[in-house]
Amino acid sequence: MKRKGFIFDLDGVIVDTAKYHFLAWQRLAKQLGIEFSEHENEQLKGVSRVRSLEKILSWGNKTIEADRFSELLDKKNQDYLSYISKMNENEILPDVTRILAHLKANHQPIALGSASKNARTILDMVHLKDQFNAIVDGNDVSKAKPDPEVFLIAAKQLNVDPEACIVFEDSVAGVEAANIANMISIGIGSKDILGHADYIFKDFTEIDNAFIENLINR
Ligand code: B16
Ligand code: MG
Repeated sequence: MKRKGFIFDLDGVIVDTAKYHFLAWQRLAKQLGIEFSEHENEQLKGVSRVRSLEKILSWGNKTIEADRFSELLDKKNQDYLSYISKMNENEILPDVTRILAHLKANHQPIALGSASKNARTILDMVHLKDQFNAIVDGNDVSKAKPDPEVFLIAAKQLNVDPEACIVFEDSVAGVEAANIANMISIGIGSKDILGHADYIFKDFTEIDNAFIENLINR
């Protein structure tokens, strides 16, 4: 059996924390008097916390002092943490557990490749931390997606060549990062948004075990 590297994004792939990011950013944008809808939120998926606030401020044509910027980042994160502190394994997205178990049964290395600095906390909350052979998150990288750094570090930690890695991603920036890294990109979400992925599925219920085996043996 071949040995590939399977890299999972977190938010929007393993758990739907995008809804909590949305609520926290929306609250903050409202306080700043900046319009913030699902459309804007889509553009923040996979984007780092700092970059997200920069984008929101630019949409509202606002500039603020550095101190206030850090204060707002902290506020957003406190708000977000209050949502995720209530998470449990019921929030793992459908069939994620089946796919992870199937990979494990086939002795495939598994990594997390997330932009979130809260990734480890979230994996703890949903009791999935032990499923990963490597965890690379927002604390480990200096360059945000679409830079491929997060996935390249994950490949290295798994001891697998980038060309032998498969990335599951829900964000435009993340699919782009996987493509730049020469990895197979699997978009989880809508075809309209993730058209540049090698494969696109609505969610993991559409991915059968045979598809995973084909990825392993290709
Ligand atoms: P944090 P992912 C990303 O996670 C989210 O998609 C993005 O919306 C968020 O701003 C980013 O993490 C940073 O998260 O504020 O928790 O550090 O999709 O790469 O798993
Ligand atoms: Mg994501």
